[in-house]
Amino acid sequence: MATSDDELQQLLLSLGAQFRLRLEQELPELRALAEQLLIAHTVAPRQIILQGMREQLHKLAGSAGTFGYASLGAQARTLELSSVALLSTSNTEQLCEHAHAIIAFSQQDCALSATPDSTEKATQPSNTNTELSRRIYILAPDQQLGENLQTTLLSFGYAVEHLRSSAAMLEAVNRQLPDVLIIDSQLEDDNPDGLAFARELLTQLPLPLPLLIISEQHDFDIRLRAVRIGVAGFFNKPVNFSALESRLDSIFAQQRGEPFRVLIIDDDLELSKRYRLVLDNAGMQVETLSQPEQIDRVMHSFNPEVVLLDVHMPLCSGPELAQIIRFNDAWLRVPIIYLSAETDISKQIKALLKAGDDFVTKPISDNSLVASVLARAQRARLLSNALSRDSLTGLLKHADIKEQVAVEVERAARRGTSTCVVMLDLDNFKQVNDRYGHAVGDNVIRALSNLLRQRLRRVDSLGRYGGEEFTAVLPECSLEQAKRIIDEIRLRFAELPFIANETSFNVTFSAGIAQNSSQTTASQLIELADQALYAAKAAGRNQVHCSQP
Ligand code: GH3
Ligand code: MG
Ligand code: MG
Repeated sequence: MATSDDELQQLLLSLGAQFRLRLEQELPELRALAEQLLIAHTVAPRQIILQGMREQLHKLAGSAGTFGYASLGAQARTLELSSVALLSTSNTEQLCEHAHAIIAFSQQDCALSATPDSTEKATQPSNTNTELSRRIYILAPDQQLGENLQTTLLSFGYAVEHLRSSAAMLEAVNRQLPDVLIIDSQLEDDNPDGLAFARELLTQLPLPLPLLIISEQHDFDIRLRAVRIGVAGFFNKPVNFSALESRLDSIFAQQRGEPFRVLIIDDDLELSKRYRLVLDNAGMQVETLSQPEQIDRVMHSFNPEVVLLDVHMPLCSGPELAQIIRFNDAWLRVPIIYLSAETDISKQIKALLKAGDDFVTKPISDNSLVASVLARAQRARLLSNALSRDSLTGLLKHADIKEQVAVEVERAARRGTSTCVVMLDLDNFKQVNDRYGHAVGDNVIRALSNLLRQRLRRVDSLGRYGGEEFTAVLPECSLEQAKRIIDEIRLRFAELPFIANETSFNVTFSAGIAQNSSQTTASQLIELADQALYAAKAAGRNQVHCSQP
C-alpha cells in the first residue's frame, strides 16, 4: 500500500488524538472503579474491582508511552503492580490508600501529560473536559443560525458554544480545547475568509481536531479548498441540522472505537512477536497463531476483524488456509492480508485469486504495517456496523442486542457477578409525532440514544429494541447502581429542550430494570425488565422501576 510520509505522520497524529480521547473515557472509568473500591466491604467484590483496575492499568501502561504519555504510562505501571499486590489483602486502610491514589491519577489533565517537555506544556491550552459531554465550538456570524444550531446540538447532549468572531474563537480555544470545530466559510471579520482562518487555526492546535464547514457558497472551488484543509464535513445553508448531527455522531463513533482485533498467523514466532508488538503499540488487540490446524478455535474465540497471514508455512500454505477460513460463511467478510517475502507479482496474484484481499511484502516498516492493517480494519468495521447497527441511532439492532444480553448473562453466571437489563420506552411518543411530525420524533429518538451512549460505560451494551424502545445490559452492576444511573439519565433527558415550529418542548421516558440471579435466562431477564417498565408506565410514566427479585 502506497502511503506517503505525510499521510503516515497524519495517521500517527490522529492515533495520538484518538488515544487522548480514549484516556478521557478510561480515566473516569478508573475513577469509578476506585470509588467502588472505597465502598466495597467484602473480599469477593474487592477482588473483582481490583482485577478490573489491573486490566485497565495494564493496557494504559503498555500503550501510553508510545503515544507520548510516558509519565502517565509509568504511573499506570506502578498502580497496576499495587493492584495486583492488594488482590489478596484484607487491609482496609491499604485498599483505601490505593483507591485514593487511583482517584488522584485519574484526575490528571490528559492534554498536559502528553507533552514530554514540561516548560512547553504550560503555554499550551489544556483540555480539562473530563465530563463525558463532547465539546463543540461554532464560529458563525449569523446569530440566529448559531443559536438554533446550538440548541439542537445541546439537545443531543453536546456541550456547545456559539462564537461570532475569529477572535472569540481563538480565545475559547485557548481557554479549553473542544472536540470538534464548526466554522462558517464567510466571517464578518477583517478577513472574512472562514476557510483561511480555519486552516491557520488547525495548524496552531496541539492536536488534530475534526472540522466541519457550513457555507452559503455552492461552487466546486470552495468544496475543493475545504477538502484540502482536511475537513470532516461540508454543509450548505440552509444547514440540515440532522445531517450535521449524524456526521458528528459518526466522527465520535470512530473515536469511541474499541481496539481493532487482529490475528497474525506466521510460523516464524520471532516475526509474529515483533508484528504483535508494533500493532499492540498502535492500540490494536492482537492474537498470534503458529499452528494452522487451530484456526477454527481461534477464529471463534477471538473473532478477528483482520487476519495477517504468512504465505509459506510448513503444514499448509497461506492461500490454502485462507480458503479454509472462507469455507465458513461467518468469516467471508474478514479481510485477509498476506504477509510474505514473495516479490514475484504473478505468484502474488495467484495467491490473491485463491482467497485473500491484499499483499504486504516483507520486510515491512512498522508504520506501513500499522497503516495497512488500520485501513483494512476500519473498512471492515464500517461494513460490519452497517449490517448490525440501526441506521437511525447507530445502536445494535433488535437481534444483536438480544444476543448481547445472552452473552452477558452467561458471562455473569460463570463469574457469579451481577448483571442488569434495562428496558426503556419514550412516554406518550405518539403525541410527539402527531404534534411535531415524524422527523422531529426521529430527532428525539436519536437524542436519547446519544445521551444513553454518553452516560453508560464502555462495557455496557445498548440497542434499539423497537421503534421508541431501548434495551441496555449493564454487566458487573448491582440493581441499586443501575437504578441510580438510569434515574440520573432520566432526569437529564427530561430537561433537554427540543425545538419544532418555533416552540420548545420536553419528552420523558420510563424504564424497568431486572437483575440476574443464578438461574435466570436472558429472555426471562428481558421479560422481567419489560414487566417493570410496564409498572413504571402504569404508575404515571417518567420513572424507573425495578423488578423485585
Ligand atoms: P407510552 O407512554 O405508553 O409508551 O405511549 P406511546 O405513545 O409512546 O406508545 P405507543 O407504543 O402507542 O406509540 C409509540 C409510537 O412511537 C408510535 C410510533 O409511531 C412511534 N414510533 C415508533 N418508531 C418510530 C420511529 O422510528 N420514528 C418516529 N418518529 N416515531 C416512531
Ligand atoms: Mg412509548
Ligand atoms: Mg413503545
